[in-house]
Amino acid sequence: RPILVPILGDQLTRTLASLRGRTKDDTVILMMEVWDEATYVKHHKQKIVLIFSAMRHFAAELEDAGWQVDYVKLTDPDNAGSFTGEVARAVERLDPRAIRVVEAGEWRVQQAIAQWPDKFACEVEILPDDRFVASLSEFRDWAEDRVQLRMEYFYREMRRKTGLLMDGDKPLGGEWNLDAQNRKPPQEGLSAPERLKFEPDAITQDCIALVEEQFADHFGSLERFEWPVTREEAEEAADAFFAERIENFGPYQDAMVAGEDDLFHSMLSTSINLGLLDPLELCRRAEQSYRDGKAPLNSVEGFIRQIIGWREYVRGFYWHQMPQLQDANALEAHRPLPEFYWTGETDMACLADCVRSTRDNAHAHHIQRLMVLGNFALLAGISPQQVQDWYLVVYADAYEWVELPNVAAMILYADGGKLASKPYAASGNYINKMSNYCKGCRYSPAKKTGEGACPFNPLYWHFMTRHRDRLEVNPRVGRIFPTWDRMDEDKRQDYLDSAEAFLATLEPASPAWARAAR
Ligand code: FAD
Ligand code: DLZ
Ligand code: SF4
Repeated sequence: RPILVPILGDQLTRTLASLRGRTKDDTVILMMEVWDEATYVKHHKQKIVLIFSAMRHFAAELEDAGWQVDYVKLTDPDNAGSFTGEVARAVERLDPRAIRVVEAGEWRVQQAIAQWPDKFACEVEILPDDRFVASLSEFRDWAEDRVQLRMEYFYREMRRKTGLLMDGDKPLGGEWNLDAQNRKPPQEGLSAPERLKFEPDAITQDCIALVEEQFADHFGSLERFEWPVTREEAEEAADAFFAERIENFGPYQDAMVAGEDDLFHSMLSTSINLGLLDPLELCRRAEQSYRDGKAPLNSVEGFIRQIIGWREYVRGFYWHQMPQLQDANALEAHRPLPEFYWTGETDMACLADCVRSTRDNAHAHHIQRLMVLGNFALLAGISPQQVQDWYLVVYADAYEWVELPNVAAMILYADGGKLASKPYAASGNYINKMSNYCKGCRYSPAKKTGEGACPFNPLYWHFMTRHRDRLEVNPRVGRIFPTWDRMDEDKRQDYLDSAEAFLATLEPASPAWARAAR
């Protein structure tokens, strides 16, 4: 009787805990394309192609290496449609002596896996996912000692733990965080070397055809599918990033240029989250670029902080705060998601470009997600649950464990400030400084109210005054209220009227799009 090892779509790692120490002759690996996962939200078409193609390539690699793989395709007529249903079928088929599975990344799936020991007669072993620097219990211990959780302090622990960019027990260069050097606005004509793109092979083309046929009404374009789908391709993409773009990664981390969808970002999140790339190994390579004189410390520190800081922190935070995080709505935001998040049809040039990139690439870079799409949702008071579902649908790298903390806590402040020390609210001035969007926009960031004023300007004050009681006592934002109080009454009223007039023009998503969510 074999040991059954189910491997989920984001566990495509050859050294996965459930495979370690197993022998090929008494193990059956189970991989499952299932409707429940493909439709719990109506994922972007590229996201489904990416996951199915990466799963099929991974299964083929395992088979080539001599493993027995039971691979259930979506169109298999007996497909049970869920992980639990497929494991039940495999138990029936194979009569395994035990099931060994690595815990799921998402709460929803882990809840189902937690039922397996009661459901199946054989032994079920659920192993921690050790592809992260911090274990979940380590995060819990760290969090439980604190009144306030702050990424910066957690990040320092991770630097100490990994030894990355350390000089004994001190940070290399004397400072933990070099963000101040990483806010360079884009100069005229800024462009970056193109990232490595991958032509769909026969396996990927099959997945594209499958998705066009089965998921035709899902959001997103499949015209260009260029993501790495194997470890080998992902390594090539990483090589190109370290050769060509890491040098400028830091300075232009927050820059946005219309039509330049990648800039100096690594574009590696899809591969990291699938398990094709080891995040710690990437950080070691980044450190090496600094030690070899190929990239400045601020670029390398910035990159490492995103991974062993933010990525690890949001994962720990997710498991620490679930399940209540998914329903959090501290700011009581209830406006429906506007239609333009799906269509891109808005005359706000910044939002239109970010939605276009999202539709074409199933990707937008961090500052577009945070300070354009996210900032708008925060200021306009869009329902967190609708915004959460949108982000989960549209990005190829989106899994709830990483998406939800970023959306609910980081951009929408729906957790009331447990993750971030302040809401990231900004007026048009910020977007104008950090991008060239406003040059091509019918609105003016310099105009504060009335016809032609950038809508972010009145929305900013509308938001601030709506939440004055809560924000006034926040040391990081409270000091802007005296500015509001010094304005004359007419000016203040103009801001509020302009914001109200703009909000009244927002069309909620039509039912066809609203169905993309849960
Ligand atoms: P780079 O800019 O090259 O950064 C390097 C790596 O750092 C990324 O690949 C990623 O693994 C990690 N990273 C950077 N920022 C974060 C962060 N805030 N949280 C976690 N990891 C981070 N990232 C996802 O992987 N999945 C998501 O669903 C997701 N949703 C987001 C939603 C919002 C509202 C925001 C503000 C951010 C979100 N992010 C998410 C984080 C970040 O935007 C993406 O990781 C990044 O844009 C991926 O592109 P990249 O690989 O070029 O990143
Ligand atoms: C996102 C996704 C999709 C679209 N489809 C599948 C699938 O058919 N089979 C699979 O194993 N995984 C899929 N995934 C990724 C899973 O949702 C992911 O593994 C879980 O979210 C982890 O908790
Ligand atoms: Fe966006 Fe306002 Fe600039 Fe237009 S003017 S691009 S809406 S920030």
